[in-house]
Amino acid sequence: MTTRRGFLRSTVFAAGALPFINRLRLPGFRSGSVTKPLVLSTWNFGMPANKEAWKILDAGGKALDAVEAGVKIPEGDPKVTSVGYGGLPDRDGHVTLDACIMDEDFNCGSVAFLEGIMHPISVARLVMEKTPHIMLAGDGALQFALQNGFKKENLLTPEAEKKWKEWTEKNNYIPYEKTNHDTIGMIAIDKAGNLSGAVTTSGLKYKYHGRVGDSPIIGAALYVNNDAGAATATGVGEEVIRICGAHTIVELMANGYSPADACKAAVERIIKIKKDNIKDIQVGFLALNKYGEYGAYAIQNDFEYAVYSETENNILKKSDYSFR
Ligand code: SD4
Repeated sequence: MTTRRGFLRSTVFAAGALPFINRLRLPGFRSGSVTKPLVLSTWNFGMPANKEAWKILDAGGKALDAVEAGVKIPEGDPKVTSVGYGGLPDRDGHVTLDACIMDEDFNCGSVAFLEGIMHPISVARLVMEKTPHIMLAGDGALQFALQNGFKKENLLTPEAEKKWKEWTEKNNYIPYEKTNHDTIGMIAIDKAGNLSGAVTTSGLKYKYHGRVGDSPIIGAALYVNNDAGAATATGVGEEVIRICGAHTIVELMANGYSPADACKAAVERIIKIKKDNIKDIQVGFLALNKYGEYGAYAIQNDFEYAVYSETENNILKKSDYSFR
């Protein structure tokens, strides 16, 4: 009987399509060992976040614990103006937070439009672990957090408030401004070979009050299928939601795409949809497969991501030859 894999193999060879193999890494062709543990995260604040996650991964801990601990670093850093404390507010001056988390067993939790909580990722994890639901939003999410011991805090720093006040004088909402993004999305594989991911953000600055982006939406900014891989997103959330970005990438990896090619294919879908309007939009995707292979792709060249494993602790830019 011809198995699907066998059929694909013979078809690929029969077509003489060797270059194709580079793009479609069929599971049966892989000979290398799994690279693990390993953690990846978006942007340069991914460096300190990865370092924190690495402590857990290196000690043999779970990827789920690592990604939660990792993304808490920018959440608590007032100098990071796009995540958690110190995040730039919406047009009405509210810092509103979106976050989600997903483990190797399709368990997931998220919070959207949450105010006043320093670590929304930990609330998202509690939604996953302590409720029959996946997503809590707004006041309900806040109430749930307070009932579970979280403290309400003012997350609007004087610096962020000053920038917002300056903005109100111009009142020119530019959603696709190139500096208008920087969510942390983190994905990791642990020593046991399990994948998990976490995403957290204060979202696009000066957005409409009540606007929710891609970051708390499972399948948009984050998806994990332990049999295939994990993917995460950063950038203009509306464009990521429109193509179910992270889920699309994981499905492509399940069908043999390398992580970088899967990210590129997702970016190409956005480019095709937005056509001439693409020049001011940034979306970056990051993916990791079950073998510990990773890659990324973005619309604009300013995207960068951080990788940490036993052998590397780097920032990779789109201009790097290897934008793996
Ligand atoms: C959002 N994706 O709310 C987020 C924005 C962001 O890097 O900062 N991405 O749409």
